[in-house]
This record gives sequence, structure tokens and C-alpha cells, in this order.
Amino acid sequence: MSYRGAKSGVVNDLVLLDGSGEQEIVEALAARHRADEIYTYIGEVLLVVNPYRLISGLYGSSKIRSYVSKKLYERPPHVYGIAEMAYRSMMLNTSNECVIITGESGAGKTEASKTVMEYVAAMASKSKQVQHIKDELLQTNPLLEAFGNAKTRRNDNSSRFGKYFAINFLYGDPSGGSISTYLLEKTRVTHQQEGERNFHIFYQLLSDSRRRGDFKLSGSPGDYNFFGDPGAAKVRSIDDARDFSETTRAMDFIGMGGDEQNAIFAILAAILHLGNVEFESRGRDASDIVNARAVSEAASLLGVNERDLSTALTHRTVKSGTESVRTSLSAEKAAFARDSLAKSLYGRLFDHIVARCNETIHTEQFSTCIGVLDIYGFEILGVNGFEQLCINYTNEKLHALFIELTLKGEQAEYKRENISWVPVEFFDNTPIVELVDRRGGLFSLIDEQSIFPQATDATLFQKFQSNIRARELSVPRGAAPGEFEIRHYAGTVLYNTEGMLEANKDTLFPDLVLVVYHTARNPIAKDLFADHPAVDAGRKTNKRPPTTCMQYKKSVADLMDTLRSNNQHYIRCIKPNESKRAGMFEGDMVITQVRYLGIAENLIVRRAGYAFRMTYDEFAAKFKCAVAGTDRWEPNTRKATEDILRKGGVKHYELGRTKVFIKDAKDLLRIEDARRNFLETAAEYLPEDDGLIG
Ligand code: AD9
Ligand code: MG
Repeated sequence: MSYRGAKSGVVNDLVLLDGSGEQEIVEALAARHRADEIYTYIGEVLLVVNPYRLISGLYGSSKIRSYVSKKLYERPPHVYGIAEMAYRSMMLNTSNECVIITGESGAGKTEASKTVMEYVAAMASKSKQVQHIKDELLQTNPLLEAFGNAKTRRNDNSSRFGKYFAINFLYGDPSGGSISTYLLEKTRVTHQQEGERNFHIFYQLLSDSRRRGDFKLSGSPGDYNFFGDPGAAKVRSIDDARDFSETTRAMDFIGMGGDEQNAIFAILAAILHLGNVEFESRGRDASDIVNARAVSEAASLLGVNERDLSTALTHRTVKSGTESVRTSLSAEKAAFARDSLAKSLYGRLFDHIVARCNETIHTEQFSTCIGVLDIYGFEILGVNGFEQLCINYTNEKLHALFIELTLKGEQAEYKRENISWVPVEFFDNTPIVELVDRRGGLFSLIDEQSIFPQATDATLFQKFQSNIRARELSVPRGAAPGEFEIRHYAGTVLYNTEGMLEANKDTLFPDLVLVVYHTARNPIAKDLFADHPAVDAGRKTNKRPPTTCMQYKKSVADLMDTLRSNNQHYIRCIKPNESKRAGMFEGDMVITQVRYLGIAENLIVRRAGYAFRMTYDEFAAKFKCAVAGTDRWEPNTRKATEDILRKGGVKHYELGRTKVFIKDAKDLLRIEDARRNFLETAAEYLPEDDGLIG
């Protein structure tokens, strides 16, 4: 194949670029982007620049076939190339692999993850059973996207949860899988910022007139308090009605029967009605429900008694010793109770759907797996709270892992091959990771404050100020109370402590849990609270349930362990503009990402080492025709390689144990061009080159 893009003429692998400056990298990416060559390698790392439009001929079964059994360098850069490399490595070494996809919100991670899955699924044999498993695995995508994605200002289809999808294989065929999810952004159920939507599934449900009738819903987004910005309901790039049929088809496929689907949609409708329940104060510490109809609809959809639900929304039972005392709630507290119930129902419903997907795709029959990590990208929203802190922290952890593994991997290769090597300096983001998760860091202060009943967001903020001394954290001049900044690897984010304690505690008054658990006739709603601490309260000791911070930190640490223990493959996505527009490449925006993704450093390491490496067998077979006098058969491929290099005038190379390492990319381009000339003159009748000679 050619080392240059067929249309742009720019190298396919940035390692072969003349310079290594950020500007040169950006220019190369821009030229490739203009020519629809959205994929570029740096060695074995794939960069993707989001094209914001479907590029014809770039995907599909014939394209997939052209990557099967091909080495990375044999085909133009593609997600398929990375997927093929992971699949071959798994087959060859009986090893577990993972594809780690990173990039900021809207950069194209979810699309890339689906492309990896499409490739891996296409490796399935044609047997009916395997095809069925493959379809089940793929159908979990639209289902989880419906419930876990939403339009944000940065991305019309933004993942509001993290996902690690392990696809299991038995003798090379997918045999099942498992999905782990990470912290769904539940606050979106009750609040969205301007220009943003609630989760897709609500709008999908409202697009179906039959369901609207069944659940007494109106079709107008302005009728729902839980749609903070009704003006944002219609999104040009989204067809809710079409997506709804895709969601229900996926539900059918996963094995959710009509009754289960009905119960799920009834819960969603109940959440919307619940959002319309309003309260008015009665004295200082009591409240009444203003609009009985909304509460009556919600109660009927959950299958609970309307009076019980009303009472649980406006009262709270507090245990004191063996006595229980019921107190009434102020209008403000009742609204808080309502929102907690809505978030809890939704969060637990999401977990139910993930669990049902897992039941369907679960298998004990597998020998290896390929995991695909698609998390929510680094983001800066209008207001950044607890959930953004968690999202951005996860991105920091992944960046730290990338630095550790790419550098370590490179060094290990030189060591294995006995090549001399001088370490290269890296930007180290561990202080930012530690600022969040070390003992005495942000998470532990949030946890500490969550225990004190008197603590407020303001006292939490004071704790941050008095306990943390770090260059990466500051309170900017002119900041509102409770605001602080963190200098993340990917940009500075202004956070607000408001709501952080509550998001961590995730309080839901037991009265509401018990009404739903003990009386709901909606079978799914009832089950959602089966493991809630309030249900177990009678039986268990008063051990404090783990906070959101604690759970999250642990699940991210487990994820990092999983990723570390597999062979990693990287896809790094770049967002070319903020306006989600096709054909628009904003250099300033790309250079920022090139900088924080450490692409120039990545390149320097690949170069400071060796721009190119290939096994002797592969090198001799490929290049023997390129240099006159070396095309005879030579069984010792190491000797043959040396012969080609010497006669080809390549000066800077090293011969490792099994591979040749070439220092200067130009040397390689010269013999590559010589090989291309040879092939073109010798075989004029060859089909047109699509970047695939050889
Ligand atoms: V977030 O962190 O979940 O907010 P992602 O996942 O990185 O983000 P996503 O994959 O959802 O971004 O891509 C955003 C949008 O860009 C998609 O909805 C597509 O419209 C567009 N996109 C991304 N990748 C491609 C592609 N390879 N081809 C065409 C693309 N369009
Ligand atoms: Mg996504």
C-alpha cells in the first residue's frame, strides 16, 4: 500500500511526517480531513477527526472484507484496521484485548465504538446461532442510547453514562458479552440547561400517539416541567419517531415482551406526570399538592394508591429509637422529594435495562474477549457540578493510563528487542487525578461532609478552600460563591459546589421507597427498589450505604485494572469545530486537542525511538522488489533486510531480535516510493490504486 493518503497525498502515519510540531500535525490533519481521509495513524494509535457527515464508501461489508487478515500498515488508516489488529491479536495469542476510545464530548467516540463492534460482529461465522448472538449484541446499542444519551449543547447524541462492552469469543466467533456502565447523569431527568434535552427516550415516547393516549400524555413538550427548555425538544438531526421504533425493535430482540415494555414506558410516563406535581406551602413546614391530576396519573401508572403517594410526597417518617414520627414537608422539601423519586426511578430503570441486556447476552462459553470502552467525553457545560467532576475525572484517569501505557509499551518493545533508548519527558497529569481521588482530596472531602447533617454546599466549599493546596485548583477572581476552577489536562473548568453534597448522598426518603416497593402494581416499578436500603432497614444494621463518590471511585479503579490487564488499542477522537458542521476545520480548536491529547509527544516518542519497525519476514517479503539486486530469494530474512537497507541507502537503522527499526521516516518513504514505481511500471494493468498496492 501507499504510505500517503490517495487523495490528500499526506502521509497516513504522522510518524512519517517531516516535522513534529503541533502546527505541522494540524496542517496534515486538515489536509486529510479536506480529502475525507478522517483517519490517521501515529504508529498503532488511530486518530479520528469527526467529519460530521457520513462519508460514502467508508463503511460496510465490502470495506470490512478489505481489512480482514491485513496488517495495519497494509491498508489506509481506519477503525476497521484497529479492530482487525485487536481481533488478530486475540486469535493469535489467545489474549484479551480492549479498544480504548477517548476524546472530548462530540468528538466521535460513540460512533467509533459502534464501528469497532460492527467489524468484530462481522467476523462471526454465518451459522444462524452465531448471527443471532451477534444481532443481540448490536441491538443493545440503540436501546442503551435511547435511555442513556441526550442532546447537550456539545453533542446532539451525547452519552450521559460510561460504557465498557466486553464481547466474548469462543473459537473466533462472538458467543456473548457483558456491559458495565458508569454513573448515569441522573440530574438530567429533572433539570437541563438551556438548549439541552432530557434523555432521548422521553421524546421518543411522546412521538407515539398510541402510547400518548394510553398514558394520558400530551404531545407538546411545553406541557412538562421536566423539559427545562421545551424549545430544545426538536432537534434537526434526530427523528424521535423513527428512533422509537428502533428502540422497541431492540427491546423485542433483547427479549423484553409486550408487558415488560408497557411497564417500562408507564414508568417513564409516570416520571413526566410526577414532574408536573406542584406544591404550595401550608404554614412554614407543611405543603399541599396543587394539581391533584398529575399525582393521580403518576400514581395510576405506577399502580400505587393516589393518597399514599400524595402523603409520601408531602411527609417524611423519621425514626427516633424505636419510635417513628411522621412530619410534614415544606413545599421546597416536597419538591426535593418529588425530584429524588423521579431521578431514582429513572436511574434504577436504566440499571434494569442494562441488567436485562446482560441477561440476554450473558454466556459462560468463552475463551477470550475484546472490550470496547466508550465513556462520556471531557466536557465544559454552562454550569458544571458533581457529575461533570466525575466525568472529567474519568477522562483524566484515562489520559494518565494512556501516558503510562504508550510510554511503557514503547520502552518495553525496545528492551525486548535489545535496542538502546533514552526516555522522553511527558506531561504528567497525575497531580490532577490525585487532587480528586487522593485521601483528603475533593472526593473524600465531599464524602466527609456528606456525613454531617449540618453540612451545606457552602461548608463544603470552605473545606475545599481550607484543605486543598494545589496548583491545579483555584478560585478565580470574580467567581460567584461556591465556584472553583480546576485546570484539567484538557482545559480549565469552572465548577459549582451547589448540589454536590446532595448528588453524593443521593437521598430518597424511605416513605416514597416503601410506597412503591410495597404497593406498586407496575411489576417493574416494584422491583426497582427491591435492593434499596430503606426496604432492608428492618433487617440490617445501620451501616451507612456507600456514597456515590465511593462507588464511582471504586468502579473507575476496577475499570482501569481491567484495561491494564488487557492488550490495549487506542482510538483518539478529535472534534474539528464547535458547531457540529461538516467540512469545517477550526485550526485553533484542533491544535488545543492535539496539545492536550499529547499527540506531538506521542509522535516524538515514536520518533525518538524509531519511526518504523517491522519484522524481518514482513520487511523482506515486502521490499525485496524495491531495491535492484535484492529481489532474489534469501531464506535468512534478517540478512535480506540488511541487504535491502544497505543497497537502498538507508543509514540509520537498528537490527533488533526479530524486527528492523528505521530511524528516519524519509529513508522509508524513499524505498516505499521505489517499490511503488517498480509495481506501477511492472504492472500497468493492475486495478486502480485505492491505497492498496501489495
Ligand atoms: V460524548 O462524549 O458521548 O458527548 P462522542 O461519543 O465522542 O461524544 P459521538 O460519537 O456521539 O461523540 O459523535 C457526535 C456526532 O458526530 C455524531 O452524532 C455524528 O453526527 C458525528 N460523527 C461522529 N463520528 C462520525 C463519523 N465517523 N462519521 C460521520 C460522525 N459522522
Ligand atoms: Mg458518546
